[in-house]
Amino acid sequence: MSTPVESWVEESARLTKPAKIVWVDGSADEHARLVDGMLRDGTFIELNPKTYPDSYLHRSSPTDVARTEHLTYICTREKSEAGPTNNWMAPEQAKDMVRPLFDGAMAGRTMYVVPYILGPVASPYCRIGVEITDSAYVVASMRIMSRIGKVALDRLGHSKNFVPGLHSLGDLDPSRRFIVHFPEEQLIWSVGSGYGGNALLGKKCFALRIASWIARQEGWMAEHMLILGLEDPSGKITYMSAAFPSACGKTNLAMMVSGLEDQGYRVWTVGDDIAWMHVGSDGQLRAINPEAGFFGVAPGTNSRTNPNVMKALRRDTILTNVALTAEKEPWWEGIDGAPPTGLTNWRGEPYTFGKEPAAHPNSRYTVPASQVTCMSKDWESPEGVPISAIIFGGRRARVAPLVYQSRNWQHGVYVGATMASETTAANTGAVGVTRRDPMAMLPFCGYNMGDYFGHWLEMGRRVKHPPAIFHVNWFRRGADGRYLWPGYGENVRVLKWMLDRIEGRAAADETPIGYVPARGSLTLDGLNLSKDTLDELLRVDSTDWANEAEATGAFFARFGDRLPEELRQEQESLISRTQKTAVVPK
Ligand code: GTP
Ligand code: SPV
Ligand code: MN
Repeated sequence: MSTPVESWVEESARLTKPAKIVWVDGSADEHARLVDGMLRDGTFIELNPKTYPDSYLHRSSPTDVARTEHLTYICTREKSEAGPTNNWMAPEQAKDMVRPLFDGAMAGRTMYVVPYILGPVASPYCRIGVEITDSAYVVASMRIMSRIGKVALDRLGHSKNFVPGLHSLGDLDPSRRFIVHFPEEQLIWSVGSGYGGNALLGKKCFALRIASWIARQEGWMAEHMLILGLEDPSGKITYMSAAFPSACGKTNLAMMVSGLEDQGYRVWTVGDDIAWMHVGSDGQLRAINPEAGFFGVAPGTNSRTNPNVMKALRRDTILTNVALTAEKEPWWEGIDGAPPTGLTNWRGEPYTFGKEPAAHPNSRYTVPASQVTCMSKDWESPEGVPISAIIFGGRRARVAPLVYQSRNWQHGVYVGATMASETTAANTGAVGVTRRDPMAMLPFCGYNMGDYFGHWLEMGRRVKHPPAIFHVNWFRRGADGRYLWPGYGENVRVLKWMLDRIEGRAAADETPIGYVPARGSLTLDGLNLSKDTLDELLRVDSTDWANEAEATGAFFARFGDRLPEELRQEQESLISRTQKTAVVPK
């Protein structure tokens, strides 16, 4: 008799009609065979074997270079379960629409069956997924991003306790592309894209959208968050998690080389994109990283901004949609040095200076965590690391100060729920448009976001010592358009202020939105930041925030009676604090 996973594979093969089926075991031999095939068919281009051994460039279809939120659906029986911020289709309607795109989609192709584990193998919180895909690039990427093959299949055995994800490249035409989720049956279907979160189904589809649905039912949290440990001069490590929208600085914060290393402050990486957080047996909120690698934004990455990853990606790395030098080395905007002559752009054409960027703005590296030297010694701790602070943040040229602290958990949930950020190249669509992106989960919450806010409030009641909640903005600009804050490794100064707040050392001033650093409480020595710049970085403008409250009111109104009463109260409180009336949804 076949096991549940075998039955599902047989059923998927009847639909997609592959030429052959390969059960991926995750071995080195198998990987070498896959790489050979991809080098032969042009899916992979070998990088310089002397300077980037066992590393490859992949060029995706030029119309398939980022997640496509407008083609991503949450398919629940009731529309209200998906809520006002998700695209919705009824499950049967979605299947009837997408099934024909899978019909015969793998004809002449190999179907790979990729069993994978999300989370440390020894953790009671890890979960199993199985991705079926006709993309060898997806298999090679999943091998870096999660624990695949035999380890996962052995663990699964005859159980039906896995999340199936059916993926086909289809014909890569955006008009025949759909990323659909069926949370009620914990199933994912994705067709027509081979890129990132659209195609590596363990990442956003399972570890966030499906997992957030499961987490609400089971009383834990699946969040779009990095996890880091801040070491102080005594050697004590305090763990923090941070939710910033896509391409807003999670990887860079998680892997930073601290600007205060000579004062004894260091940062250790636990994760850079996704956190699963549970109430531990000790009553503390504990986080694990479901991933095993990094799928990071290349542009802007260099030996000053992220030296740790620059060292790590010197071998066994996949680069996607970056430019290629004449020496067969990867290149992107913001890497060390000017564009060399003989550069080939991400499309594979000779690069022309001043035309479009050489690397796609959402080009990425895929690198195993095991190659990153700043990984925390506890990054695979089965129980997870205890979280003392949660940080929200966005990309705001104006309005949001460098850092502020919420008054308590409930106020902190309001701060997360009202986050806004300028859009980036991580999604297709306009870049630089300010939108509400609560907890950086707008594209990733697998259910009604009003209920999600309620779940956050509930978690605060269940945790013994709820983490302190902060908000940061590394991206505030001056009148000349330049960033006011140096960012990257200097962000440790803000983390240190948070630590000092948690431990009752740092002073703060109360403002309508929460506590900002009192003058002198931020460690700024050696930065050369003028008093005016610091004033502007920390400024909380009442008129700006009254406007912000109004925009939030309109956003909250979309949730109707699914918006928790506590957030309505916080909204009224902000309005009265900014001394201006604004619309409060009733
Ligand atoms: P996803 O992988 O899409 O979820 O993105 P992410 O949140 O991990 O963002 P990442 O750290 O990759 O940063 C995205 C872009 O912002 C890169 O181009 C970085 O160079 C830039 N960036 C990151 N941190 C800072 C910072 O502190 N200051 C400034 N000015 N830019 C930053
Ligand atoms: C994001 O967009 O938040 C990412 C990249 O982390 S992707 O995996 O493509 O979703
Ligand atoms: Mn992300």
